[in-house]
Amino acid sequence: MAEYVSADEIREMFAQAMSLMYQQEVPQYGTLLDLVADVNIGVLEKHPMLLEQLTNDGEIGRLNIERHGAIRVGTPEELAGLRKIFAIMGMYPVGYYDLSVAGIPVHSTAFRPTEDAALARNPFRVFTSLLRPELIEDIPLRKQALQILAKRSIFTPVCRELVDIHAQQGGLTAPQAQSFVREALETFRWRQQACVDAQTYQALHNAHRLVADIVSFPGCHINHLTPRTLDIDRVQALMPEYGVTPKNVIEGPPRRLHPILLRQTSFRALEEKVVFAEGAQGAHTARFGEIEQRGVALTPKGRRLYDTLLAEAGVAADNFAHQNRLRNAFARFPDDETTLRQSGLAWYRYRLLPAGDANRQAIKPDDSPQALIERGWIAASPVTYEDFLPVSAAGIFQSNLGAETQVREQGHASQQAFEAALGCAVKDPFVLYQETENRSRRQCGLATVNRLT
Ligand code: OOG
Ligand code: NI
Repeated sequence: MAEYVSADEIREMFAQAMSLMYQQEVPQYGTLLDLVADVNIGVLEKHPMLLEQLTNDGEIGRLNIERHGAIRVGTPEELAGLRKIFAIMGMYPVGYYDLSVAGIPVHSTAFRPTEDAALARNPFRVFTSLLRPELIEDIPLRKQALQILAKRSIFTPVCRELVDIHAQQGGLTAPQAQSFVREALETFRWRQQACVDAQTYQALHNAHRLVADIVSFPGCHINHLTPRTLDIDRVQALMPEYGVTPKNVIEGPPRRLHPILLRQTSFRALEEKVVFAEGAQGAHTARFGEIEQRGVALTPKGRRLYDTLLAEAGVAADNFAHQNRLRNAFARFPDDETTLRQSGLAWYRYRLLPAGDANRQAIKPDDSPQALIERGWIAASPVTYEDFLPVSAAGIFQSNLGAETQVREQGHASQQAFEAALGCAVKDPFVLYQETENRSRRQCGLATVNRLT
């Protein structure tokens, strides 16, 4: 029997290949990677405890690897094709994001690993958006966009073939996996040859810049990649020194002792040369670089508090003022682990310590984890947030669409339509986090919880 390459390994190969390709395509992205690496080293030098912790967790070797990328597709068939490709890499659709509330004519999911071991190996995810043509108001233009999209094929024939082979065999051999990664990458490659003429591009662009980005090209180019930083405030502050222009504000929660959810910032998209169908030259701005810093995943209760405080804080024009507002609003969000855990605001993973293991029979399901922690029998560690935030995502989209973006008539969230296009249901991130916590509770002999309401 042939040996098949694991999905985790294929995902890792793909993420690496994509990173190399993107550094060549967007040189500023390479600069961002250098900056992030410099800042990470600086943080580790100042905090030897953190260095030790990351080394113990096996994190240190993959600190500077990308955590996510993003693409935008035009049709249900394209989305369903991506679902199959990502499944081969052990990435499944998690969560539904309605961006129409921010005037952006797409809805999205994130393809990502869902199991603890796969996430630990390589958490690479792809935020994937599907155009909602019904939000193009000009009906003849909408029809034209759909006709253009119907003509293109974003996957290479060899890629399609390998997807079928994978389905028949139940896996890919090493040479097949290499070929699969190479061919799948073609879908994400930048192509300067547009498949529309300059006039059509302009009409699509006038409808919405994102519509032009999704419809005008023969592929669905990766639009950013995102490494992880240990100090996002520092990276934001240093970007200009490295010759890259950051977006105005860092998205997400403020800086805290115990980070929650996800903080993100990006540099502005660069202008790239395009050749239109009739041969005219032009430019297109869509592709950028982003960084992220992740904290603990919140329960629905914690998330409601986050959403409330975020809305209360509002948005300021510059980052300094914005972070101040956030800090004031988030004074009401507990910032010590015991409270976060005991009031059910965030998810934790429990594990038996040697003393607990020796006394396993003495642990009763209804024992309070806090008491066992204080006795030195078990330990708790935060479950990292692996998903995205709709308000932050809207901010990232907007910053790269330019100031002229109009907020227009909004569509309604349509998870059903999205799932029909995808060909399956998206997983509920809260269910996944709860399963992680409950698995760890069971391993300690503790009762499980239900915090899904
Ligand atoms: C996706 C923007 C959302 C994030 O990190 O929130 C995103 C896009 O611009 O296509 O990537
Ligand atoms: Ni992103």
